[in-house]
Amino acid sequence: PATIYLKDYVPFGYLVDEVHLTFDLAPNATLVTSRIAFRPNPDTDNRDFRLNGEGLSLRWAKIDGQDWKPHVRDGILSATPPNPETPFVWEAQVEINPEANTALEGLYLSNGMYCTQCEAEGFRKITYYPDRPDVMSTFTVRINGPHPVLLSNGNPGASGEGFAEWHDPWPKPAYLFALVAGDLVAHSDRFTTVSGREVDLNLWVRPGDEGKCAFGMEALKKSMRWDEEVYGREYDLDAFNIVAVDDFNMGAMENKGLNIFNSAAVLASPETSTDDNFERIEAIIAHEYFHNWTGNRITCRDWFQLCLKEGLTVFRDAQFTSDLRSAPVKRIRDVIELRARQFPEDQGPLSHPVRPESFQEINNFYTATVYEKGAEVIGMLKRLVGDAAYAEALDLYFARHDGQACTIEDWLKVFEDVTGRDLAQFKRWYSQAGTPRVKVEEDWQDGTYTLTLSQVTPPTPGQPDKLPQVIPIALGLLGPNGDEVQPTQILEFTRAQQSFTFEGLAARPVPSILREFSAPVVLERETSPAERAFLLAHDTDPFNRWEAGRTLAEECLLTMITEGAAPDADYLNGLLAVLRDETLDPAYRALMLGLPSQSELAATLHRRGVTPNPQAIWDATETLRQSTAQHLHDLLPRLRAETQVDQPFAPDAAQSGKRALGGAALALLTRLDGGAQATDDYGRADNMTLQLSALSCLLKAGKGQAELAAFYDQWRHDRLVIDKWFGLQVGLASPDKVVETARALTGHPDFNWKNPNRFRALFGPLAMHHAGFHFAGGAAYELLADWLIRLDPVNPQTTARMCSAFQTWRRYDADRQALIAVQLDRILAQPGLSRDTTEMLTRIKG
Ligand code: BAL
Ligand code: ZN
Repeated sequence: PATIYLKDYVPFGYLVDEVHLTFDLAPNATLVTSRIAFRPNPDTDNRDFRLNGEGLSLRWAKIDGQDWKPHVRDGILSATPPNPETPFVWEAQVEINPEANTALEGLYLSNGMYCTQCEAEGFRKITYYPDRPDVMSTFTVRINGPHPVLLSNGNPGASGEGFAEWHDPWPKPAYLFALVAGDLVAHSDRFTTVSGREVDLNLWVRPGDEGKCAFGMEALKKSMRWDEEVYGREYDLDAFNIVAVDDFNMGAMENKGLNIFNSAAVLASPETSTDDNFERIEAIIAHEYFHNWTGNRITCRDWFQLCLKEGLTVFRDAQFTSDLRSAPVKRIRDVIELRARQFPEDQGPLSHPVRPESFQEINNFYTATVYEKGAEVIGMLKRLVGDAAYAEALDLYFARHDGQACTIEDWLKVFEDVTGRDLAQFKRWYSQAGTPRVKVEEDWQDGTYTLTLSQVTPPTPGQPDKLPQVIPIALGLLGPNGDEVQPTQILEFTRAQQSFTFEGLAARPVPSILREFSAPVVLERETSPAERAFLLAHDTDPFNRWEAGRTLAEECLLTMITEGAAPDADYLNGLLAVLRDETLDPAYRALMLGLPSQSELAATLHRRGVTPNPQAIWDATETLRQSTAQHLHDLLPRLRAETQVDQPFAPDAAQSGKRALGGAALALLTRLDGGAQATDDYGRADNMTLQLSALSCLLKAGKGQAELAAFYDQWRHDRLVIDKWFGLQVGLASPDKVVETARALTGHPDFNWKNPNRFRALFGPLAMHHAGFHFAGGAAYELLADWLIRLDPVNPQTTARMCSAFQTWRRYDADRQALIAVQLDRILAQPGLSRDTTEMLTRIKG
């Protein structure tokens, strides 16, 4: 496959003023008639008229009303307009087959409903068009079809029996186009914007799902108000529609005025959704809504700039969640995610800059690096310039670039203009891949404390040598009694090695470094368990207090793994003290009870030159869990009593925090009582969080088969709950049983593998089960490879994403590497393997 480079960007030769589309819907022969007004682009002399199109059957084409026979090859239609220096109208009719579209890009059918997904390059499967984000136009759409609901972008126009028209007055790239047609029902509401615009809000779902809409609608209204209040961004159409669809490759899509959501990312009810589901749904609704300004009104010049909209929008949705819920809890959860998903990517063969410089298939770059590290980069920028300058820069960004397709250079320039800073070095965060490692050394002499930091970013594919980055280090100093002697300040760490001194201190301080996780780096600091325990007890920064406990747990586990040591008393006692402290938020205490993931432990061992043994990591984790249960034995009943919720169910921060801590306590208790309490809890559970928590405890203990069967019977009609049922069994199996459990489930009549949610529900937990996936013999590798081979011709995008299960393969021993290599080669040898999967596996192999 061809490689596309950022450096090769050239503007399109024409501007598009208007797009008119007519759809005559039919499952296997939909007609798309287009009328597009082009005029020469004054920014370029290049007048090549090349339109993208894939899988289209061209019926006819015209230029300025004259029949035209264009040349079509390899997905490109070329023609030479008779007068390229003057405006002209292109018209064409194509036939497409939505029913045969299993890749879920372009126009497809899901449960009889027509639906589109055009980002990144799906519009070219709908009609011939310059399918690139820097071509922006208004769209007018007419849909002809016998469906009760016919939707597209923008404001509704005329409609009647068998047709509906829509007009989107805001120029947009084709990737934001959307169409939906089906038998849907609406949960409706209204929103009045700050300047008085009345907006019709609709959440469209399949009949039967009406009861799962209220939460998403409230989240939407909160998002709309928040964006007005915090960013001064007002909604700009008369209608905002959200549609839930069952077959969807991603979480959701921000099409202008017509967001399309994976059902799992919008439908919610207390009986069927966990607290985590609710929080995620609220964040995704906000994310897609916030794209209306950061993504839609201001879009990307080309797909290399994807982080321009995604990093910023993830950052904004995290701010929203922090404001609505708990800021420390949100930050900790985000860092856990970053370490679980972005760090392995950044430190392995798939490592790429936040703004990549080349790709073969852009769908492979909707990554944790572009999204989550992209958001971290915005957070660092805000820390460096301060809140006021950040707000000013954003105002300037919206004022200067509204209606444009922009680059990272445009983004950084508004910050430079507002602050007068030179951001040339900061820009390396966008161009240099890899996670910087920061080493810390300390000196204490005559009342002066010196902190010496050094930074190294290891080589990554295509980038052997790295330059120092601008790393904002949030630092506080604590005195011996735990008082803060130096409140948080931001150290600007810009050189390979740099010292910072603090004078006039009465006693040697204990540093609290990288507060709030102020930069996405690996901090390497050798210090005693006693000092970590001190920070766990006293740090005034909630993130670093949690981090102290986390590092204590990690060092304890690593010593258990490498030296066969017993669990560390500093960790167990420190944990006990924190959990006893009822002034601390239950959600925060629940996070304190978490352990580093087994994959994370493997990464740390690998970084330290030790080949990780997945079974040994599993054993150590189990042993520490058991010791924790015993150590907290007396406290567990108290924690459970304290976390009882007496009010009616609400998926808010207060209640969900209690349920999280109660659930964590139940997991420990189950290790002591053999599942008696969990069995009782399961019988009484009246919401999905409690039901799933009790069932998980039982399955983890090797019990709960009766409850598992009852769970299936209770929920067999609910596809989203059955996804959980699949995932639970694989994720909670013991390492030696994971493959046989997963294999058996692939034969279950409900294993509808062409549905991406169902496929991921089974194979996601298989890949995430560290000891099970890497269990000796490599059966899990083979099983996953079998199914990737099967899925690839049907849905390349989902297949390619799942390939990342193999990205960490070079960490492991020679036997495991050899077993994985066989599977990678086997997949790569499949005739007709998709461009998506070929690119992923080629990169993974290195
Ligand atoms: N733009 C793809 C889905 C999302 O990031 O919102
Ligand atoms: Zn997004």
